[in-house]
Amino acid sequence: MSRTLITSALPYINGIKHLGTLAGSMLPADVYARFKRAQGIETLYLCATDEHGTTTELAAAEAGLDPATFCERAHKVQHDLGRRFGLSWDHFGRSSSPQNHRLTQQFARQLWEAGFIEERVTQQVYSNTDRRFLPDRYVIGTCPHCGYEAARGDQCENCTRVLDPTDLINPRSAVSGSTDIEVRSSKHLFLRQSVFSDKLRGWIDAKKGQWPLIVTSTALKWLDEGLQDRGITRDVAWGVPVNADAWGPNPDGQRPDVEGLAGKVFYVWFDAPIEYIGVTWEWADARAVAAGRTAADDQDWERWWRLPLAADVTYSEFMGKDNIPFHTVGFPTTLLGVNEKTDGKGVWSPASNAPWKLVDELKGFNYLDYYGGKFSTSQGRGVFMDQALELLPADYWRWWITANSPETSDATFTWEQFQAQVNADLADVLGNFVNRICKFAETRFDAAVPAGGEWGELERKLAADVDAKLAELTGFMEGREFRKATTALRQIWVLGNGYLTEAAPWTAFKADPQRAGVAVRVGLNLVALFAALAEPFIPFTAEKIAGAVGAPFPGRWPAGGVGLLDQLAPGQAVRAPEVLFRKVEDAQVAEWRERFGGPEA
Ligand code: B3M
Ligand code: ZN
Repeated sequence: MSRTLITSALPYINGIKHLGTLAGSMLPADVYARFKRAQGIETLYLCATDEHGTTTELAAAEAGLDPATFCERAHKVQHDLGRRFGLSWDHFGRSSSPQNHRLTQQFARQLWEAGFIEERVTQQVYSNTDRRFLPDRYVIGTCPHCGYEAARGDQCENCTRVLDPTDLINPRSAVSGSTDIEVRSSKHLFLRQSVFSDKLRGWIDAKKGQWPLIVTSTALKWLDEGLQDRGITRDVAWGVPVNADAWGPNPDGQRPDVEGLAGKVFYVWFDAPIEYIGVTWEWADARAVAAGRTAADDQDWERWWRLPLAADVTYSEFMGKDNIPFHTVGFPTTLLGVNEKTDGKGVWSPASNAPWKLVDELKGFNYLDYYGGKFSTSQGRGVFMDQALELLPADYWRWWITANSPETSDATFTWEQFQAQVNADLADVLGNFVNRICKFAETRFDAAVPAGGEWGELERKLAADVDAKLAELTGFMEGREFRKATTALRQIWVLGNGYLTEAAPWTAFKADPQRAGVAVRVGLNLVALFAALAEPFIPFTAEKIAGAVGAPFPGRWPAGGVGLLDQLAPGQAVRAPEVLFRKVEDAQVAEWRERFGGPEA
């Protein structure tokens, strides 16, 4: 039996995430993880805060804290919010963990020793006012590609192109706003990505048709533009130290210039993906400690990552489109560089160590925005995770976001559409069904699943229809097409409602109680089925639904076929849950539009 490893892009530590971030990474990864577990597959879903980089230093400075203290606090906040959103992480780690420090330094050393890292003297932006180098987001200016005026030194948010701080037109310091900046030389390490171009292209080409188009086309666009070697160190204090004095010679027999590299740290995009492995190690260590050991054995976590131990693992990554280049080019280069060696003439051979797994399934998302514009922390525009939970329970958000997942194109959040959809799907279709049938069983059938009576034509047709839709739904889940999956699930709910309307146990009850009993039994079995199928999407409600009819929770994902609507034992107690979903009122929509910004904002 195969295993499934799932990671979602690691949220930056610098602030609470908005619904758009949730939509493109953590939530779909959670839906998938819950589905896989329900199928009985050994699943590991891991995530962590991405804690290094200039963004963190800037946010910590703004909060008046040192980066370490800032990260510790912010990690707790994000962890707590994730749990309250029902994100079923097996572990939520930290890219600043000792495990990630060790792995990052070890990978860099191996890449150096294999000849894939080079020292170069580079020109860096230096602020005379701030008396420091200004890497990455420390510089703001105009994007040379699209003209966006608030582009950051590492990447343009508008056109997603990766930038170098010296590319920016009209640069200014993000620390002080000062334009008194100059260019100075500084020694840095470069990962020779260009050596891997052909290898990466071959790998991506083989994924065409299997991965979403946006993923393969973004990766190929990068490769077509010519892969640049990438600076992987920075002149900042917060991060994984380079630690070059521990390195051996490279193939040319050179040792790194330790002095020129002293005090530097790795670039956040070098160490952050390595944290996918780091968090697996953190998870294993936490389990070992819980079991009374001091630390995990290497095998405990390497069995998810290194071949041949991990040969039965399918590894799935989830991320927004701006992260695709780093996961199709950056991180794979690191792993390939550790796994393989080259004679320099294009002939590759395996390195001596056990190879690390590359991603098998890469799911990339477009953006979810807010009334057609960006979510913005500074302008208080849009809804953030903490605010969302203040307004409504997590399942409302989970359902709407998944049903509008920006899978094939960008999607937009509006309060009006949110209200219409959650009211219709959750309150009218699902909530009503469960309450109606459970209440009726309570009052007319002694609060138990009725026994006796045979299925008729109506039940056989329902079972066939539900079975067919279930096959569709399962197919969408396997293919990680979550938006379509919610449509199929809604259609199953609608089938249930249609059945109850036709079978009408409430009218049949007087003349033919046995016939009514059959309909109620089938209706209650639908309730149990709905709980199992809804669990990946709306786990909190699914648990209440399962509890109403004594179904196991979390249940198994049904295989379909005979017995699908015959799971509950006659006589099983039934207890109607309290109202599952209250409707979102017009007055609330008006208030929230006012508070968070509407179309005019
Ligand atoms: N921290 C997420 C972002 O761009 C970034 C992902 C890292 S995944 C290794 O919002
Ligand atoms: Zn741009």
